[in-house]
Amino acid sequence: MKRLTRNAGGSARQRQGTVLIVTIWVVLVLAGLALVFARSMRVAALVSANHVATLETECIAAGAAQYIRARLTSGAEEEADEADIEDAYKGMQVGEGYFWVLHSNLENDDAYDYGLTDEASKINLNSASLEMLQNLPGMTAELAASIIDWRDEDSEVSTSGAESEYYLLQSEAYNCKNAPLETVDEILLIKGASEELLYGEDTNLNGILDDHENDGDLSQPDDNQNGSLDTGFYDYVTVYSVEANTDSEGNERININDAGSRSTLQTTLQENFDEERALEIMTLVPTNPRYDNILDFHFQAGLSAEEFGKIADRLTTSDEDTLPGLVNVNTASKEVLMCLPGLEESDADALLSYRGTTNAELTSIAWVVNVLDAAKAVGIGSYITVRSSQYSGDIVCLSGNGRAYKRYKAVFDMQTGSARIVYWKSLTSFGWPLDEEIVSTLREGKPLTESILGMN
Ligand SMILES: [Ca+2]
Ligand SMILES: [Ca+2]
Ligand SMILES: [Ca+2]
Ligand SMILES: [Ca+2]
Repeated sequence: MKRLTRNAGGSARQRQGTVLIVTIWVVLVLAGLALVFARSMRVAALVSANHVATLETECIAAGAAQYIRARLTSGAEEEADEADIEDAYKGMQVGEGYFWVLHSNLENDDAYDYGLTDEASKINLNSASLEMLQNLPGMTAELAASIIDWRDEDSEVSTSGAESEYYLLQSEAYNCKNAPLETVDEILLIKGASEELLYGEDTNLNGILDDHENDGDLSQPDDNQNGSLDTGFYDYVTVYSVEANTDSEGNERININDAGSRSTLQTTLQENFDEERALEIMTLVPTNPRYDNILDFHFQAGLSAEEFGKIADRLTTSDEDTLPGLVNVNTASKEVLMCLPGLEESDADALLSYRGTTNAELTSIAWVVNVLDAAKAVGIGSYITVRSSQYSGDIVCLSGNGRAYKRYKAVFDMQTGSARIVYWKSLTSFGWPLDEEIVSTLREGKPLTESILGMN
């Protein structure tokens, strides 16, 4: 009995002990599960917060695109001066978040520049001559020739160029396009092209010399650490520029090489000058005219610069409805002006200085005859315009909590009078292009002050 009792008491204690151990285990497992659950909840909360921030940036981008379209269509863009542009495109608040429209400051690699980019201020990869392509900063003879072969219909290999037989031997074989480029990035498919040539040291495409772009091979890219941003030709090229071959009022132009338009030309001259002067000019117009371009007509017909200015926009030497790839001499950078056939640095400087004078009349290409001699003016006459119909923007969007950003390149076409989006591509993989302090301030939940926004 005694033993039994003892045994009974012992097994009761054993049971209690087992229950305690099991209870401890259950508690431990439950506590562990609670921790795992709490952690996964935290991760889920974080993931959904990031997801919301990402969606927010996408909404901001869509809003920014409509905002730009409205500005272009309403003419607000045309009337804006530099200060208006900065107000319109720098740290614009949308809900809690912000957007910027950034473009490269071609003159200064430590100051940001904002606003849209005029695509007609660039060299068009689809219509530029070999010489013009070769004149681009950082361009190689091999790539220039290969661009011509890439876009021309034939399969004859030009010197240093390449056609399908080259591309079909690559590890990922493809054919030569033999058609115009549809995007600027397409150039990376062409023989001799590389991101180094296209973007240079500016790997985050912000036009600024960032620390990692000036530390040699310490971090990507492998720059030359010379304290200045050695850019590629990305900012100087386009595939989008094209304009209607009509005058500023939308009327069909007079083709001065068409013998049939002789009487229309005479009427136009009579409308703008007196009868006698009009007839005098007409005696200098051959019955079968072969003018290189309208600047050629200006010199051969002996017009004064002032006379020519009155009628230049009415004239053309092309039968086509649209004129692709003309360079706007009113907005092109020095580097782009220097790409035009036969122009030297001093000519580009002279053009820049003339168009910068306050009373310069820049409403037609006639003004270049005040700056260039006849041979040079006629040499560039077929490649220039004073109009722009396409604009691009590098739209940078940031969520209100600084958790997410998105960056897009958009191209807007204004040929019909209202802005149409013709290109939209994410640039997010190129990285955050603005001051890191903007992001860190929002992440800390602090407001963006004017000084952080860089209101200089
Ligand atoms: Ca070809
Ligand atoms: Ca940079
Ligand atoms: Ca580097
Ligand atoms: Ca450098």
